[in-house]
Amino acid sequence: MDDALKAPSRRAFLKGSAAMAAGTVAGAAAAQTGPDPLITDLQDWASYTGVGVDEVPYGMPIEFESHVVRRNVEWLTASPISSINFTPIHALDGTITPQGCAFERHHSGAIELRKEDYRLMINGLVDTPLVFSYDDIERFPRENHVYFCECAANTGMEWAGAQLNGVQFTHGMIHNMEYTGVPLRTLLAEAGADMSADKWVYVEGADASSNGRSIPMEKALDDVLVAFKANGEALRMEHGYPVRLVVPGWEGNMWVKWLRRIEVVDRAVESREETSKYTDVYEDGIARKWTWVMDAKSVITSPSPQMPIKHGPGPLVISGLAWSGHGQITRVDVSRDGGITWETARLGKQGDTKALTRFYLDIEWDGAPMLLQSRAMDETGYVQPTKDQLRDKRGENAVYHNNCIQTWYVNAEGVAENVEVS
Ligand SMILES: Nc1nc2c(c(=O)[nH]1)N[C@H]1C(S)=C(S)[C@@H](COP(=O)(O)O)O[C@H]1N2
Ligand SMILES: [Mo]
Repeated sequence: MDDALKAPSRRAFLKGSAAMAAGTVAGAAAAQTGPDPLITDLQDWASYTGVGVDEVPYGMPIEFESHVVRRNVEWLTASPISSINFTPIHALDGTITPQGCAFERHHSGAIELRKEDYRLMINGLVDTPLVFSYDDIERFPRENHVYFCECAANTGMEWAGAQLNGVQFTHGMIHNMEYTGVPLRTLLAEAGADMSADKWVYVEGADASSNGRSIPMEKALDDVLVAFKANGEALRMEHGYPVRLVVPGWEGNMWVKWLRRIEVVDRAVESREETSKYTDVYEDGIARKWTWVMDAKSVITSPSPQMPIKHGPGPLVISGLAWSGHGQITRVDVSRDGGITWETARLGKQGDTKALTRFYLDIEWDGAPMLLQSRAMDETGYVQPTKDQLRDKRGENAVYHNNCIQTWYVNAEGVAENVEVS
């Protein structure tokens, strides 16, 4: 490995602070080449009145933030109707994903379904088959929880090598929202469902794809929500308006949108989405199925290829996201030398269970290139694996459930690139 990429010694740190002082001076000089906004004419924004309170009934981000948007990768799928776009996680902070830029994944396009036309049926092994209207669902006691939703295919393009140059594309099939909804167990009880441990629920959506999935009864009774609000407001069309299923910690495919039916069944249905898709094919052709839980994972969102360092040596905030479908994130380590040495990051807030956790490492950057990595640990003691550890187990045929440690190479100019270390 390049000497410059070794962990910075104490001497390097001291050198770094000298360089930082120089950097500050250079920065100040650069700022003075343009007109000083403080000594020219009164600025526009102080000379004229602004926008009235009657002009923006529902606010959108200011135009200067118009780059913070979902993006898709055209070659990834044959049609945008059955496709995916990516959350701009590089440009967000904190943990909550605004609905307007939260990734979308649909198999047959997002549908427009009015609350008045909405119905949810519970049938199968129940005493009384029931059909709920939207208003009926709002009359059951509800709860609020923040959870991440990650598509099992997140990072799926990276198995064979570093491919997509941006954390939005490598890790952006994820969002994290505060959901308001009724526990699924409440609705199952209302219908007098057979809740014995060997039973399943088969859940499907009202869109053409229906996206049917089987969920074991134990999970259905645990923390699954029939949700109708996200981040305080109605679900957006693209996230399943008016009602979607929230299946905490489990792969996004099971989070059925436009939820229309819950059938209590005595065995898994083995639908398309849980056989030909969302199974993991090993090197020998054998497929691993029922891989529901999203294992612990983390990634540095800044600096990253879409978020170069914009300043010289000196204080640098390294930040990222960590999450685990098994519960809370307990610790995140960051490496600047490709995994040789590690420092423990600071958690923005002690992790909620099955929700995104923000982490920070505040450093004095010495201006030398870095191989940045992050490594998450969860409450079960599980440690996020390296890419090679994952490939040893699952080969390179796999698509789903790639939770490997990601590496960004950051050069002396602060430009970052998606790379692999071994
Ligand atoms: N009805 C229905 N539900 C669906 C899908 C779909 O195509 N139709 N896609 C699934 C997949 S694969 C994922 S990853 C999540 C994505 O949820 P989002 O679009 O809110 O991000 O929804 C799931 N629920
Ligand atoms: Mo998905």
